[in-house]
Amino acid sequence: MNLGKMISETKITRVIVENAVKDFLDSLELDVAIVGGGPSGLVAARYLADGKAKVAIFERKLSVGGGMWGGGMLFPRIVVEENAVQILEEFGIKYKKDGDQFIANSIESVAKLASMVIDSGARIFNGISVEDVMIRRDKITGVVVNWTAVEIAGLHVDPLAISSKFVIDATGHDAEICKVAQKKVGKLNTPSGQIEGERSMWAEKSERLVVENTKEVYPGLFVAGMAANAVFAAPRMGPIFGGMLLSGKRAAELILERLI
Ligand code: 48H
Repeated sequence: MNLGKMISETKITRVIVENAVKDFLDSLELDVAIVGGGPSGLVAARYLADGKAKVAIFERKLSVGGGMWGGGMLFPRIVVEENAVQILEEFGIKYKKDGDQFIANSIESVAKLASMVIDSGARIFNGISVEDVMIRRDKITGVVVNWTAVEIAGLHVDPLAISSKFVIDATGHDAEICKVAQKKVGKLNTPSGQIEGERSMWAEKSERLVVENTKEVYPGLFVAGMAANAVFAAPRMGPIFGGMLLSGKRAAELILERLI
């Protein structure tokens, strides 16, 4: 019997840890750290990686996809406006026209977004929460991370740090990274200097504004997706996702211009 070919639990352990740690170590210095793997973060990651940026997503949960899985009230469909259909096509997501709406399956949408992100070379680290930012000379220079399991258990375990030229807050309704940044730096680049808070549902206005609100809110910190509307007092939009996709693409374009 060739013992070397037998399945060995310790060999399994070694290859898993060595390979995963290699990826983590190779991501200590990034061009862009994206916080949150919802639709806006996923789209931003793919276009940044396509533009040759070194990029990673840090996602608190086990799964990426954020609020997209559940479609509208758990009916697994999302609506997208015509101006975002091209992004569906670029990710290979099937859609159909129903009246003047474009509609896609929410589960297929998440699966294909994630698959294309991985193929683009962007890394996804799941089960990791960003709890703080690094700041040097009035610029955000990275993120401070810890295992989500540590966060949930409420253990006092010190975090680790990832440096990045840019950070994207794609954390959704809570705009968590903008909140932590504002606490540390005092004022963000918003009309009041504060996080203005999300307004009630108004899909048409919200879909337009989320793209306009995708911008740098402090040197080195961009905001995208629902977080952008939460920061700039714009309404929510319900299960229409074109704005999320367009916002992610816009964040990538704005940052790529700066990385040149
Ligand atoms: C690591 C974190 C942290 C953290 C949060 O909510 P999301 O899907 O975000 P968007 O902006 O890409 O998409 C918003 C959309 O899903 C939505 O909610 C819409 C359209 N709502 C309209 C309406 O009217 O309600 O994803 C954010 C992701 C999630 O996966 C979080 O787990 C993750 O970010 N996250 N990851 N560190 N500190 N905070």
